[in-house]
Amino acid sequence: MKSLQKSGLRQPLIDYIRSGKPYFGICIGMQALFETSAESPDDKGLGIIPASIGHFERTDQIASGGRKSVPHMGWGSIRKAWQAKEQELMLHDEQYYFVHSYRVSYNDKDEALAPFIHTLTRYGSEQFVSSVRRGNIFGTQFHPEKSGSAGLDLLKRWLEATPEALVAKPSEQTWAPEPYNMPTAPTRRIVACLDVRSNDQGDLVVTKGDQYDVREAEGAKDVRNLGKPVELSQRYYHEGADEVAFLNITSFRNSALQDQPMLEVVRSAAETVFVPLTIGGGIKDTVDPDGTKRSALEVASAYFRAGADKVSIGSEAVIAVEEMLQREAKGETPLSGQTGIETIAEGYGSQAVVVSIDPKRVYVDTSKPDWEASFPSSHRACLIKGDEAISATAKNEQGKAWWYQCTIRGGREVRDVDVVQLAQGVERLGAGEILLNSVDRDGTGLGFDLDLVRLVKQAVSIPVIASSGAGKPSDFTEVFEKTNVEAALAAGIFHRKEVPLEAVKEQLRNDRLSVRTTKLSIV
Ligand code: 1PR
Repeated sequence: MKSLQKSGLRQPLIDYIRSGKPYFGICIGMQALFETSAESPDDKGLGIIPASIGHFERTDQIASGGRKSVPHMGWGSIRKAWQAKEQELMLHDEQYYFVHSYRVSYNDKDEALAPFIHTLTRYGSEQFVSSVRRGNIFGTQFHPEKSGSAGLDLLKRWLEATPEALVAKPSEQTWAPEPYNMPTAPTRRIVACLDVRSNDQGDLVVTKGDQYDVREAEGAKDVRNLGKPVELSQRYYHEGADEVAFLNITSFRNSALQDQPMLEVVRSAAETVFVPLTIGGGIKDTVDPDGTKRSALEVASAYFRAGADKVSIGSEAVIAVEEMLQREAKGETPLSGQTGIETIAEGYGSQAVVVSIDPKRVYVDTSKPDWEASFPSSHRACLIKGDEAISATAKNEQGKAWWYQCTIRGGREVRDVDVVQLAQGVERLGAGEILLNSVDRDGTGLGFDLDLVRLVKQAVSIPVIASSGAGKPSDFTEVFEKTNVEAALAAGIFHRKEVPLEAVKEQLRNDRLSVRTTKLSIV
């Protein structure tokens, strides 16, 4: 709204909508129709719909017992608010991709808002407006362009509808009855991850390491080549991946920002892959070969313009949290407002900033009786005792104890900050999601490190993606049931076709965990 106001477009847009011509707003395009928003209280909305936008409550629980994470991120169901014929034109009973922290809360006393409500969705104990429709106005809180075939169908219906249908005045309609069993949380997301780097011949390939070592053990020790990034992302989209992540695991240091090979990968993938795309690796302040300085925000902007939905920050997040803790220890203001996490979250919203963490287990010497008393208090929140561990390998961990130390530069350099300090620190800086890897479990197929995942999940109130170690479909059930994470990621088992994505979803469905139902895409 600030930007529309500045460029003199606010009033023309209001005039356009008031003239009765079709309007379709997506996410903030829907929120702009309202009067004000807690996201930016000093900026007026378009004021077409007489209601205001607030922030999701963080305090309530979802049905599975976990704390409700904000942003609300994932595939949610909708229910129609009204029973009326023409209302059926736009939305079908499918799951759509949501990603937002602010919402239009539904309140059955609000008679001015009710005629605009097209559908409602539930998150925890809150019901919010997931789409609006009245006359020429249509708006969705979710992203049809990222909702696979369900979203593409919706866009197609809108584009092919007759002008009369698009501006239809509501006829007789009755409020739809409250449904039973409306899901209280989005479905569990399955993320396919592609680690991308250039091989020794200079080709961009998808690779996969064992504990971050991506070279073959034998022969010339080439970089493992598991396929081409764009082709593989298309395959995973068609197989039902709920998201695709590309991690640029070595920075292409000699390219100017605009010539980054990963930008082309994202651009091509975004043309045919209609689920959220995350891009990580090298999202930081950089300098082009000609000396031009590029801020992390500029680098991220280039990826967003190319089609990325989220950027993932690794090494720089560790540095940012270390510096924040140092400032705090000196009694200074902890947040500088200058870090990549802060500037990107300010510009694009928290939901667009993922932090990728690469922790390693550090075992503690438990042979002395007073080992616990001498364990550093700064890392106490991160200490796991083997006797209480829940990981599949826990039986071998009796009597042991360990904590999780963060690393940078792809696991090459360990830092003093622990995984709890890092997770809580990046949440304070404004990150909207955590991608939690494990250097120890990566590529092992031993299952997720459940102790690590549970530790981090309990430490933050933003969504967490569990990563590293998936070996079989039941590993996904286990990580969802025992840690309550929102999403789980795998790489090796999908690349090597050992476990098809659909087998993972089938297993989750059989284990009564909700997953997105996919059908073949229409494009
Ligand atoms: O530090 O901001 O430039 O980001 C670099 C990014 O590259 C980070 O997200 C970091 O995790 C990633 N990265 C760096 N080196 C490697 C490597 O493998 N040598 N890959 C690397 C991280 C971990 C996951 C992997 C899961 C699942 N790979 O991405 O996909 O462990 O694997 P599995 O299912 O096969 O077990 P920056």
